[in-house]
Amino acid sequence: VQVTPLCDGVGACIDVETDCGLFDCDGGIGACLLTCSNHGACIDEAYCEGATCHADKDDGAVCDMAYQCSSGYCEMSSDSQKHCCNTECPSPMDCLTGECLCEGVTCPVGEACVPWFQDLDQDGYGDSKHTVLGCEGTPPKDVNQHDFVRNMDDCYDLNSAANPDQTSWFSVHRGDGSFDFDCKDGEEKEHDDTVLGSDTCEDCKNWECKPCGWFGIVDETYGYVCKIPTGGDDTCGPLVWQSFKQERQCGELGTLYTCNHQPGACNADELTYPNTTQRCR
Ligand SMILES: [Ca+2]
Ligand SMILES: [Ca+2]
Ligand SMILES: [Ca+2]
Repeated sequence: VQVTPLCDGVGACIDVETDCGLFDCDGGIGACLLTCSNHGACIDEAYCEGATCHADKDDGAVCDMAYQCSSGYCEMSSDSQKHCCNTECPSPMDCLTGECLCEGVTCPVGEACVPWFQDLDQDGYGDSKHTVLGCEGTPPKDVNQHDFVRNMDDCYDLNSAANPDQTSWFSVHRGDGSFDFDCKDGEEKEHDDTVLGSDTCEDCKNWECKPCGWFGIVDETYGYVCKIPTGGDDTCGPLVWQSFKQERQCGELGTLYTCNHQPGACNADELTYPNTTQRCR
C-alpha cells in the first residue's frame, strides 16, 4: 500500500492510501513498485515473471515452476502438463485436479501408489493385461470382490492350475488350447517323441561311465540316447530312456516305449505302454 499525505482542503492533512496491487510498496521512496526483478518485489501471494508480478496459481492450474503455485508444488500430471498441486506428487500418482490422487483416491501418509494386477482365478498370480493403480495397503477388488495382487506372473488367469509354481503334467489343455501350465518355456512335453522307431536300448553307462551291473552297483543305465563324455565333462548316462518314437502332440494318445530302466535291470529289453497320453505343462 502506498501512502500519500494530502491536504484535505479544510486545513487538515490526511493520508491517502493507494493499493499497489500485486507489487510491493517501496519503503525508500514511499511509492508502489511498477516492475520487479525478483519475487520479493511482489506481495507474498504473487511471483515475479517478465518484470511483472502475477498472482499465485491455485491448485489444479497449469504451471511451469513451483514458485508460481500458492502450494509451492508444480507436478507433472496425466495430461502431460504440470499442474499446481496440494502436495508433492510423484508418478504414478496424478495431480490433474490439483489434488494428488492414486486412481482417484488419496493414499494414507507413507503409502505409495502402486500397480495392482487382477487375479480372477485366485491362484495368487496376477494378470499383466489387467492392471490398475491403488494405494499400497489397499488392494483393488475384481468383479467377484476378490483382491488384486501385486505380481503379474500369471500366464492364464482363468485357470488356477496354470501358474508359475506348477510342476504337474496335464493331459487336457488349460482352457485356451495351450498346455503351458507352468508359465514358462511354452508347451513342454512329458515324454520324448523324437527318437526314431528303429532306435534301440543301449547301455549308456553311468557313474564315472561304468557299464550296468558293474560290481552290482551301477544301474538305470539303458537308454535310446546317451550322453557322450566330452573333454570338460566326463559324465555319462541315458539322456532319453522313454519315448513315443513318433511325434505326439500334447493331449494325444500313443504307445510309450521305455528301456528297461528298473534298478538292477541290465538288458536291452524294451517295454511298451499303449494308449498313453502325451501330457504337457
Ligand atoms: Ca491368477
Ligand atoms: Ca492362473
Ligand atoms: Ca511350460
